[in-house]
Amino acid sequence: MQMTLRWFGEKFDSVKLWQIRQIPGVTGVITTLYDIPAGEVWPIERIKALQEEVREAGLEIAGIESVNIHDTIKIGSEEREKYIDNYIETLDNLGQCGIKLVCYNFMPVFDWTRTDLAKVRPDGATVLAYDQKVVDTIDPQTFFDQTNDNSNGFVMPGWEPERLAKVKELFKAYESVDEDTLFNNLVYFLKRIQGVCEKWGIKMAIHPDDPAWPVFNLPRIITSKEKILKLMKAVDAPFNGLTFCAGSFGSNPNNDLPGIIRALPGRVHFAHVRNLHHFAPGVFEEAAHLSSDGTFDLYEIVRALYETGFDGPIRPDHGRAIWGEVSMPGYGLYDRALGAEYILGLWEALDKSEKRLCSKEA
Ligand SMILES: [Mn+2]
Repeated sequence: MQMTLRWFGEKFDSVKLWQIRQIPGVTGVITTLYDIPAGEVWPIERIKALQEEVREAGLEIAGIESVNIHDTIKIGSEEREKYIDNYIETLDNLGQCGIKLVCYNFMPVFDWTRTDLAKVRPDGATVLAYDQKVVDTIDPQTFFDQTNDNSNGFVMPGWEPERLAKVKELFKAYESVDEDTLFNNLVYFLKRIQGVCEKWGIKMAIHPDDPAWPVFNLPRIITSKEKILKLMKAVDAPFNGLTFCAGSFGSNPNNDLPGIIRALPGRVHFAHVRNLHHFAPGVFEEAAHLSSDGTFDLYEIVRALYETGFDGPIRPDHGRAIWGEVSMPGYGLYDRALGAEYILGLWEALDKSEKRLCSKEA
């Protein structure tokens, strides 16, 4: 296991690499070339420069989140071939630089969705929150505009203005795409990139849909244990794996989080560990990482990772805004640093208990 923090790059992130370096036990960042639009090739010089910048700060790039998938690939239109070729070239460039983990998602139009980016909690901290009733009464364009207006001036991942300025056109393009079509387009994409992934040992880690049900009547296909197992079987090779995201799968309280991890030994390549507080079906807010602050048992989640031999990067996920920090919503330094230390503490306790047990048995 390697503890990491997501970092959007010097130009886009309020958090600095030197600050990340000072979080005990964090040795890597999960990063991206945030300014390159989905579908374009990542030039190898840009990847190398980013790698150098991170290395100079005493850290390493533990993985990419994300190389985004162009809409034509999700829709399955003819132009997808060009964009898949571009994706393969990007993977080839990443492979040449020794970067071997790529997180991506296959959600149509919208990436993760929240209805409040700064819900105030009793202690004064603010968090991202979701209420299905709000989504049910708003049109997608208004929803997009509101989300962008409330992001403290930061561009949020998956909410790139140039793409989403055309929300109506995008919805039209997805009209004929149902769940089966979207799934088949994902399988097609994975089979096309399998060669370059296997050439470099690159692990593709799909991020589950957030929240884990259809939003604005758009299909969603990575929402439960059954659905991710279906994808693992459809392209049954180790490069095809999962980003286990506690908050995304856990948005649906019927999902058994440790059960999902245990069903996928060797196929969980990356983990986002965090907590949510559920109020009612379809109504939740994000919480501190600590088990007692939310609905999830973080000990059981980390134990499932530990016991299945998970050896990829973990990162704390969305944090609360605390101590007066202003950042991209969910991506401040302070609460994510607390989250990292908590997860590392759970891991150390599990590891030492295990070793003590083994030495007693010996
Ligand atoms: Mn996540």
